[in-house]
Amino acid sequence: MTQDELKQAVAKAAIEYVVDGEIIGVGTGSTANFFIDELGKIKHRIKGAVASSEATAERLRSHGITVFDLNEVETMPVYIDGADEINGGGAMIKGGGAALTREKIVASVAQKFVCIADGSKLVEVLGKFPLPVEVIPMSHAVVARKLAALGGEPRLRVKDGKPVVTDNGCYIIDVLGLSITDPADVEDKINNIVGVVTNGLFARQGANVCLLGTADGVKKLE
Ligand code: ABF
Repeated sequence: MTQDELKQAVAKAAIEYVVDGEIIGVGTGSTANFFIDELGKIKHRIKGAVASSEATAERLRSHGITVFDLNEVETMPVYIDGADEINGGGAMIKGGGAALTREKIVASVAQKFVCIADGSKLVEVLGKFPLPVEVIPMSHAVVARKLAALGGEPRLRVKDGKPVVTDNGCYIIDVLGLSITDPADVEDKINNIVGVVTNGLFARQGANVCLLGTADGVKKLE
């Protein structure tokens, strides 16, 4: 099976977690996109969705799914999203797609986080995937120095010679060379640096369920 087929399989399996008549939180990325396509097929069963990025909102609307502003929504039963890495305890690195802050905000309103990922995302120790940190543009140099002091190798994310700008008008620093044995502690430490908006560690509130696409079928970790 190709990686896309594995992603498609978990996206299909995640439909089981959609609660009829409710609003669902939807993540960003290629796995989330497969999920949105599945959600489109059962859109009559849900009230609508909250999107974690402009790209996701656009794709949801293209399927005729109503997109709610998070400020109109007090709670939702489930948030479904991909990850760049996940460990056996449900802690994740996210933000490869630069949507980490909105993903973390929408996830914080949901009662359950269902992570959908192909099997290659499961790791023992987080950190091989560079950890994304969203920062206020004027602070990127000072934040980078502080991230280096924590033992990482910070790199400002650049595309076509210019810093990548998030949906929130901020920059992303990717931190290489970390071996994250205590994800909640690292999440807290980085969030405490002035100038950081959010970091891509989802450990304080990780995944409650992970659907992993493998050659032997979809495996569920809870
Ligand atoms: C989002 O999409 C991110 O937080 C993560 O960076 C990425 C996973 O990408 P994909 O599903 O394309 O592998 O969930």
